[in-house]
Amino acid sequence: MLGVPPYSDTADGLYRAYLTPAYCAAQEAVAGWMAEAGMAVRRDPAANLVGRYEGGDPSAPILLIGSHLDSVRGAGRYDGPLGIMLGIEAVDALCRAGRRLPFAVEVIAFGDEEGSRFPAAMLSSRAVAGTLDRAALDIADADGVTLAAAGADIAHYLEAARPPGSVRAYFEAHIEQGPVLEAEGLAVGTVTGIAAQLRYRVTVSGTAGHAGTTAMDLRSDALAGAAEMICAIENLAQRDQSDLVATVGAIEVAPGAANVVPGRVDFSLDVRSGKGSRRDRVAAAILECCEDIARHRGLRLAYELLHDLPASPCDGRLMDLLDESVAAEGFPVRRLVSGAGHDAMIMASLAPTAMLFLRCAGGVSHNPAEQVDAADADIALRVIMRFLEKMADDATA
Ligand code: HGY
Ligand code: MN
Ligand code: MN
Repeated sequence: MLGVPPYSDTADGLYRAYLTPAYCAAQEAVAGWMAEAGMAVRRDPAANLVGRYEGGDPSAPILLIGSHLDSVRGAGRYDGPLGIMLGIEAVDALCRAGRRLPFAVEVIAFGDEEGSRFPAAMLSSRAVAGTLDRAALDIADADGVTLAAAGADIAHYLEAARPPGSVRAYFEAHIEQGPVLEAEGLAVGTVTGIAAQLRYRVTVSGTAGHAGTTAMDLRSDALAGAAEMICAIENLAQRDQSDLVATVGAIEVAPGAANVVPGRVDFSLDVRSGKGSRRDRVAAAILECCEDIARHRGLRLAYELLHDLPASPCDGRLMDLLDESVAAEGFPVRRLVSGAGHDAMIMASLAPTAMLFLRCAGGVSHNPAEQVDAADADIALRVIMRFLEKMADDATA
């Protein structure tokens, strides 16, 4: 139900950006479901929604279960909300059974994971992990709306930070966003870690001119240069023949008219690999190649690093508990790495992390065709319930 207005900012395809009306409407709906599941609900200073289900010892470090409510443009319905809903369902099952774990469980719906509105990503989980600088909040979206004007409480934002030691573990269930589980006929898998990411904004500057009167040999066409760079980026990533992936996913052309030679292009560059050193080596080669192309074409190149997320391994003990939970439900154990980024990679600096992947139809994600079977979600919920009990056993052992 969260896939359409008022929970989407666009009527033709899902887009729910941090702090927009659709985001606030979705928060309200999820808050209602959290309350129905027996949780005390609040909005934290970073505009994350948090539901708390009390445990036997209110002062014991909590288990945090989360994922994100924001989406990319043209999103599917499962990337983010699935993990939140499974957390709520798990608490609902505990509550209906009258079961209290030795520690409180909090379900958190993070606000800005995708970075699809502001030039930053995972702002709200970085606030919770306590790894965010005040300066990172001085940002504005493409329409010039600052984070503060969008409704974020900048003065108190960093107070969303959880004290070290207050979170015993962070758990996130997520659609796999890849083809591995489906190819192997498996409903769920245990994530071993998340690939390292680099994200840049690249700016190519040339000279705008009249499309009818600027001779071909007198042009400094920023878009033609950017096009050559984008093909070179694809080529360099392909040639690495590894898990390395590089993507140009957004591009803006100025002035952006059919009868004007493009004077400026801004494009995004996203580079990932399970190995940080490989990611850095290829990113450096890409930027050098872009410099060469710019030089040959008489263009200027500038780039800004928007984020640098190291590879993030999941916790060994928690992976074992998840594997045991999958096996106890009668399913084969499968471990796999995540190429996609998740709030878990930020939360890893605060607490041990665990992630459970659910089978993704056709491996398709960041696309309206994204699909998870209800039967797989049921299996995931059963696995999560076992996992919670194993964590409870661990806590009392
Ligand atoms: O970009 C990512 O990997 C994620 O979907 N946020
Ligand atoms: Mn996601
Ligand atoms: Mn995503």
